[in-house]
Amino acid sequence: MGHLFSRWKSVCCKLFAMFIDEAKISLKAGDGGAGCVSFRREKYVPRGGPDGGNGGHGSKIIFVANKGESTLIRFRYKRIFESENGRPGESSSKHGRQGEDLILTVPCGTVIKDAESGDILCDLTEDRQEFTAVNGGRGGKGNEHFKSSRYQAPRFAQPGEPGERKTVLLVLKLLADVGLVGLPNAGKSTLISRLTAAKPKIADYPFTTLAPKIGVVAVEDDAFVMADMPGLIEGAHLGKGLGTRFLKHIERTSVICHLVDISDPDPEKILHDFEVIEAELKGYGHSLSEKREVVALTKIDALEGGEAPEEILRIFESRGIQTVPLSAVSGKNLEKFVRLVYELLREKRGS
Ligand SMILES: Nc1nc2c(ncn2[C@@H]2O[C@H](COP(=O)(O)OP(=O)(O)OP(=O)(O)O)[C@@H](O)[C@H]2O)c(=O)[nH]1
Ligand SMILES: [Mg+2]
Repeated sequence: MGHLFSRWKSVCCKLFAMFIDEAKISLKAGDGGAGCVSFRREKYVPRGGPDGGNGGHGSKIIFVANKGESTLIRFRYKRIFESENGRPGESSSKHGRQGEDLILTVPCGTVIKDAESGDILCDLTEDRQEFTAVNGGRGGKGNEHFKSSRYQAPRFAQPGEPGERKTVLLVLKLLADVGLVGLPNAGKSTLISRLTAAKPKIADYPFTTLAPKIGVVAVEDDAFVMADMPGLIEGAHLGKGLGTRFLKHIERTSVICHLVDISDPDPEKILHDFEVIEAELKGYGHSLSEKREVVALTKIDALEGGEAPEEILRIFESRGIQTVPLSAVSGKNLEKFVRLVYELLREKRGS
């Protein structure tokens, strides 16, 4: 038990070191520059008129989605971002320069939330999609602006307005068509490594995968994106294990593939394993449990004759659950599995 706990701890530490999919950052847009109070001074012009220029506007902070990025790691150490202030106005009617906008690039699939209210401000899904998170303050008017027939020599100017401040939470949700879920060691990473060019770490201990990995599965002359997830355990939706952090990635997938290891063909154990994960998907909510699902019964090469026992197939069949027995090691039924997933995706896409 103690051993498991220490493994948890080391897993969590490594997790934060490797994959940043949430970041809370403070933003402060540029202040507007102050307007200037000044009067023209020229030889032979004893009482020159007002010539104080306007202050420049403060700059904005803009998030831009960039398909070339895949983590929020750049926000790990730097958490406070400020954009440039507008320059103050000057004499001789010179207006202050506007501050330069600060562009922060984030991966596609980043949701920007107000950290205080939790409200979603923007969902950056498309490459180059933009969102202005905070606006700069307006520059103040110089005294020249206030000159009128009654006020020939205004001795005042407007100060610049302060730029907006906001604390935002960036949450990265992967954009994958299909998400692989299952208990630790179910064979998720092995399967994705067989079907795609992704090269995740594979090992016979739980929680080998600490961060989601995505790969592209080629099928006919089309393709779909598959995401390998860290293993889920009982209580994941309540914050146990690595599950919660990553269950949100599955929210956006169209199809869920639930992998159940049947190399130990004990029907009770298999059913229990299956139900643990189903309960987690249900417990998490966000309509995860209503998604289209394929159940892959894995590691059949380890069974006698390399086939799934009839008894086990019947258990799922009697519950109306679609299964594909397969082996990522021998390659059996992998094509069938891909085709089935693809069909479901096409149904979902309506094509
Ligand atoms: N015999 C057999 N072993 C498999 C098969 N697929 C995976 N394994 C083994 O099962 C173990 C776990 O495989 P992984 O692919 O790392 O499992 P995972 O579900 O990604 O595990 P986590 O990342 O910890 O959640 C490894 O030792 C694999 O070699 C299979 O089809 N047949
Ligand atoms: Mg894995």
